[in-house]
Amino acid sequence: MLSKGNHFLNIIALTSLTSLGLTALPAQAQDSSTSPIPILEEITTAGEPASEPIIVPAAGPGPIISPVSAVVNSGGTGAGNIINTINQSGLSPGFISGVTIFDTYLGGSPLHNDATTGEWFSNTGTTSAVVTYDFGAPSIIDRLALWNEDSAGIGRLDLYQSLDGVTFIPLKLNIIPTNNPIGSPYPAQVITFPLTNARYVRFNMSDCPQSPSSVTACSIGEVAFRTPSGPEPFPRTPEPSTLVGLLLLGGLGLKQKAKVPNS
Ligand SMILES: [Ca+2]
Ligand SMILES: [Ca+2]
Repeated sequence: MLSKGNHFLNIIALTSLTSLGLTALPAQAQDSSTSPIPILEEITTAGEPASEPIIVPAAGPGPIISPVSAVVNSGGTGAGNIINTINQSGLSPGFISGVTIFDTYLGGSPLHNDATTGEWFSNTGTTSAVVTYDFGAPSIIDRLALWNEDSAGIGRLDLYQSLDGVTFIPLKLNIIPTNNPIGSPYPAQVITFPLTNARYVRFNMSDCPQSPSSVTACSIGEVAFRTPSGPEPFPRTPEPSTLVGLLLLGGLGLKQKAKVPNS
């Protein structure tokens, strides 16, 4: 948490965050026991409440969110629509994206049925595939729930993330998803990664299928993510130079209002 009386610590903490493109706080990101209710903080000047606060979403367990669209970059189009992996088809019970608390929902071990109507498979004969998920806007995420399809699945998964859909950087590599038994409803595997502000998450799938298999392909039942803050849209990150400048002014005892950017 920010100390209203220590502006230099505030500057250091927020500079680190904004350099990562984040608005949440690292200390909170490490604490999964914090309240699921977003905590809004006021960044103040000279220890006094700001009349127009910068909204800082609290880290910690928050809602589950589904990407709003998906593209098969390679290995497809395959069998079944890729939308089947983000529309809750085959899931029981379902959830409300942006509302249902991720940890509570996953704690109930929701299952995905083994009917192919709710799944996606890469082209028959392929052992790798690439799929890119899009949240529609930059989103702060720190968990993936993966329902790894039972009859083929993903042998190895490398996750990449991007804000612009052009430049992708590693998010988490060398994941070996759970091999779910063929022919039975299957649970989600929760995969953790560093708190990230991303619009796109790319699945690089390889070593498909898992053994034993009933088809040579990569396949997915469903994916969803955890966001540590409230429902979209998230407050956007202020420009680092602007924010640091405001805080420096505050440290000098000058009155200055901090604003939430509109973009
Ligand atoms: Ca599904
Ligand atoms: Ca399997």
